Amino acid sequence: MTGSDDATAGTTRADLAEWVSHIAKLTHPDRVHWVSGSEAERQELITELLAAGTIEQLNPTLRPDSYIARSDASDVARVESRTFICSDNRADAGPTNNWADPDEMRSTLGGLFTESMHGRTMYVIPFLMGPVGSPVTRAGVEITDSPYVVLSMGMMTRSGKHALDVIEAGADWVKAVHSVGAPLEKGETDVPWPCNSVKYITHFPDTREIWSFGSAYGGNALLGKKAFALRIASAMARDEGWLAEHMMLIRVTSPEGHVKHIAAAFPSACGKTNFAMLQPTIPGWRVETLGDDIVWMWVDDDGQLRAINPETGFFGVAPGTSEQSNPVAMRTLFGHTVFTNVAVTDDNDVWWEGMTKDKPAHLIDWRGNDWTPDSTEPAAHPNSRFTVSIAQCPTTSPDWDNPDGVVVDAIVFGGRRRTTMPLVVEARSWQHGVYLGATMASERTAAGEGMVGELTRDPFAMAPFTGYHVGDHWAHWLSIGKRLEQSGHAPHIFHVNWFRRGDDGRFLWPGFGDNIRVVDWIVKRLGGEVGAKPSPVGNLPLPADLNVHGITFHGDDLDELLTVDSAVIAEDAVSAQSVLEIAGDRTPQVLWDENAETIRLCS
Ligand code: GTP
Ligand code: SPV
Ligand code: MN
Repeated sequence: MTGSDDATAGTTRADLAEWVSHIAKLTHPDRVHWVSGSEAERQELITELLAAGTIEQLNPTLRPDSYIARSDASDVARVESRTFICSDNRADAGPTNNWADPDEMRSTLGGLFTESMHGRTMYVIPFLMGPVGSPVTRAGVEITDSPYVVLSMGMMTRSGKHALDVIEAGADWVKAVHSVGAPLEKGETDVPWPCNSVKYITHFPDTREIWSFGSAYGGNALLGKKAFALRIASAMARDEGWLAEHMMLIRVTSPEGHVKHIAAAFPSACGKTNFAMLQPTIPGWRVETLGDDIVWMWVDDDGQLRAINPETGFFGVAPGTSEQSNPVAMRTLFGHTVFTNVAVTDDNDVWWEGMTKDKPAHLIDWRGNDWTPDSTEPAAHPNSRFTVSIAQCPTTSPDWDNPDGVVVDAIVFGGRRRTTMPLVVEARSWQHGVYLGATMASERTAAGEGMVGELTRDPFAMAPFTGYHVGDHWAHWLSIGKRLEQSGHAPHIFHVNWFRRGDDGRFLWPGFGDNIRVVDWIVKRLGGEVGAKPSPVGNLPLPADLNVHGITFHGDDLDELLTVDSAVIAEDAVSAQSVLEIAGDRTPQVLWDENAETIRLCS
């Protein structure tokens, strides 16, 4: 391998060398490898992963330099029940996180990590979250015994030598330790996807540390993503006065040439990646992709809200992605992509539910078994994903790597709700917008554990990701809003719902590229070009102002999308009190006031 193969020789920075050597002593790997990020190193990782059977090469003519990984059937999504916030003070983790005593957790982890890397290589990955030079960019080092994680982190973050240079120049760095928890004894043969039935995804916000054991899947293992860029970073952001949020980020240009930036928070598998790659169905509109999952935002010297995407890649949901729904994603995935838990066709290419209208007559499913359309199980796992660099996306904005970020004009919240919430509303104020974010609800998806379809409150789409007390998160949003309002630069806040359904289960709204019609209305509202109809949940579009030219609606579907039923909203507002209640005395009073106002407006 290229790069240094010694625990301490990889860096000139003493505290980093010391920590790496400490972890090596604890976990006893066969060797230590400092990740350089070179192309030669990437090729060696791929060779190793192919030999281990973790990945298989797809048809190089159809999809060059692309691979399929099949995970262990028990390791397919984030495990919220095994995710812990180990704050010194129990109350700081709040009611929405699993808390564990930091000392007890350290002792548990000490046991689990002892000798846990036996027979494996311990990789040291220096990485940056954010473009070099941005005021919110932060560094980290992930230690892992999974070459699949190294390959993925190479796409998802700025990792290797350049990141190490920043750390060696003096940057603070977050410590992140990951082990699949599957030590190999002498002569023992490995499995393609090593993992452990015991899983711990743990965060120590006070010391900015992450320890993850037992899983190699997604956010459990790619620690720059949810663990650092949301759970640890949200705690940093609270302390330092900025925001780390589960959001996508786009630049939209209207046919008249007006440029706006929109940040949108939807829960997992609720449409961020698709929104980020939107192909407008209204002629003249343009959408550029800046980020699809995580946004870091700060108030600049002029009092404007600026945003960057700390990541460099997409770990996107495969099912539902097609030439019709998301042609930009399909083009992004042309090659140099790692697919995990999708199905494989007879010509050795990928397939998943929703990719084509007709199902192939034969596939190898995500478990590696033969599959035909008669099978009762899906061919691709519902949380199967692609990992690919943002540089491959044809709509990526030239400013995606700009350390100054972009100025956010509109913030959008949204959930997956078959009833209740209309297609779009505009909040009455920042404070009302924070209320909409705090009380937002969505039907569960396969991205986490739990009953798919069950309606849950997911404040700011951050329920699994805020690294501190949820009530303090709301207060933090209110205080950021105060600063933005003082300068007259507070973005407008909206709530959307692409997922309203009819009695027969059909979606009332065509979604995807047609979501530009909602963007069109949002931008017109920002410019004061259109009026709105007040409702208990916020300002609704006047039907004539929503451009639905060219869409054929079933019966009254459009009406239903644009009206709210006061009785239903009142009932929902009463049910939303449960989420305000769980945050107890840390719920800002103004959110109770907004709840009371919503109910009052319903009568
Ligand atoms: P995470 O990566 O888990 O955070 O998910 P995400 O929020 O990026 O969701 P994504 O865009 O990957 O969409 C998840 C699923 O919702 C996919 O199956 C999409 O096809 C589907 N979806 C996205 N946008 C729309 C839409 O506008 N309408 C409908 N009906 N489905 C959508
Ligand atoms: C999500 O679940 O919101 C994801 C996938 O974006 S993961 O990185 O696994 O968290
Ligand atoms: Mn996500």
